[in-house]
Amino acid sequence: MLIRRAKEIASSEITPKETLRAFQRSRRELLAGLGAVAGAALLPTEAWAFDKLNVTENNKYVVNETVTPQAKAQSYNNFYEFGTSKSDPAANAKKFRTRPWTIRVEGLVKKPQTLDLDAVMKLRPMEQRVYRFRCVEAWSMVIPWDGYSLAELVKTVEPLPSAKYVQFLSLADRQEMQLPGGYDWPYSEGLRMDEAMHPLTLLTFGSYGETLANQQGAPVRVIVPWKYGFKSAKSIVKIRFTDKQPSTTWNDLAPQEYGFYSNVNPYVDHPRWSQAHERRLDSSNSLFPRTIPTQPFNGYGNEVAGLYAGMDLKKYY
Ligand SMILES: Nc1nc2c(c(=O)[nH]1)N[C@H]1C(S)=C(S)[C@@H](COP(=O)(O)O)O[C@H]1N2
Ligand SMILES: [Mo]
Repeated sequence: MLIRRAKEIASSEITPKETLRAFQRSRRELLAGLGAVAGAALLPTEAWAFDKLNVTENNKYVVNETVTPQAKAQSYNNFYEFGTSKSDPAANAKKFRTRPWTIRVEGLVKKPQTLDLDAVMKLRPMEQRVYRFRCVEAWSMVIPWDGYSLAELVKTVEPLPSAKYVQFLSLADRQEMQLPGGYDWPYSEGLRMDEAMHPLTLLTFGSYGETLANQQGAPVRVIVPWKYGFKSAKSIVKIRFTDKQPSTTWNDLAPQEYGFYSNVNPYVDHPRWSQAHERRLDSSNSLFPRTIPTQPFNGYGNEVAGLYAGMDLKKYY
């Protein structure tokens, strides 16, 4: 890892958070004046990459399985805006600017508004939840994610009764991201309203008790632990409430491979590979990950199966 973590920095070097923020802000203004490329070379960029978060463990949401090392979770990523291989996001997102950051909330809500991320972070106390996370590519990790239920934010913007879906749009900025061809940027994902309001759906600002690494989708993403990883949109700038199922990046690209629902389901194979098993990436097996059976709804069936009662999950994959 090229990024220095907060814990690797001697305590004498640690600057209180607020001072760091002010410094980041003034640095950003300075950079804006200098031109970002020239400026970035003059100033250190790594020391404040991670802020400690004030989190309380949520004991209801703890997976008693070996946790994936933070270094793995932050070096083996899918974030196609920064490149399509697993190591691209960590390499290409180092200078990604995550402040100032706003989230535009629009569509079928009583109060469309633009929210400042720092205010959103303070809206509710942050919890740490240890979730299983499974990619559609049949690997999985166990990660402590930090945030609060997305429902808490949704309630404050008062969706109209006609709002049936929520769409998430990620940042698409050519100055900051590679944005490879062949994809329709911005990255778009969506959930049905009841899925978005489910307490497991986490508005996520951090992991392992620290702010998200850029490659993980800093400064804010969602985590939907019973669905394939691609439903968990990163670096979100817009949340839109709609009455129709929104178009989503992977469903648009290959609808026969990636459905809108994308619930983790060992009984419905991807057309090109089985979904019955997964490679668990954790510290016990970094070279030869063990293969374990995949659980329906990624093991969260007790909590979420009811959302899909009566639905044919082979059809609505
Ligand atoms: N904006 C955006 N969000 C995204 C992706 C992406 O390419 N762009 N990839 C998705 C996929 S396929 C997965 S598996 C997870 C990966 O999250 P991680 O890198 O934190 O493990 O992010 C999801 N969210
Ligand atoms: Mo994924």
